Amino acid sequence: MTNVGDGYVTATGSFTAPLGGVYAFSVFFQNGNSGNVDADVAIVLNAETQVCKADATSRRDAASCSVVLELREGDVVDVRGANEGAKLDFYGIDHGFSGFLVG
Ligand SMILES: [Ca+2]
Repeated sequence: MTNVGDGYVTATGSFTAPLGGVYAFSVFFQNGNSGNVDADVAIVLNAETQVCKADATSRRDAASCSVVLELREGDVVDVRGANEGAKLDFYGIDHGFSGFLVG
C-alpha cells in the first residue's frame, strides 16, 4: 500500500489530511452473493457528511464513487456503510479505498 505523507491509518481506515489542498478519493466494492444485497458504502468527511455514495442493489453488483474535495489540514476522510441494516458482505477481494492530493 502506498501511503505518502502517512495520512492513512490502517488500523482505523481513516485518512487525515496532512496539509490543506484539493484531494481526489474513490471507493469501490462488489456486493456479496447472499443475504441483504442492498449495501451502500459512502465516503464520509469528518465523521458526519457523506460526500459520495456507492450503491449496490443486487447480488455481486459492483458499485463505486469518486469525489474531489478541498480539505483543510486535519480534515478526516473515511469509508462507512451507508445503508443501515444492510450487511456489508464484500465479495472476494474486489473492494478498495484510495485517494491522492491533486494540488
Ligand atoms: Ca444499495
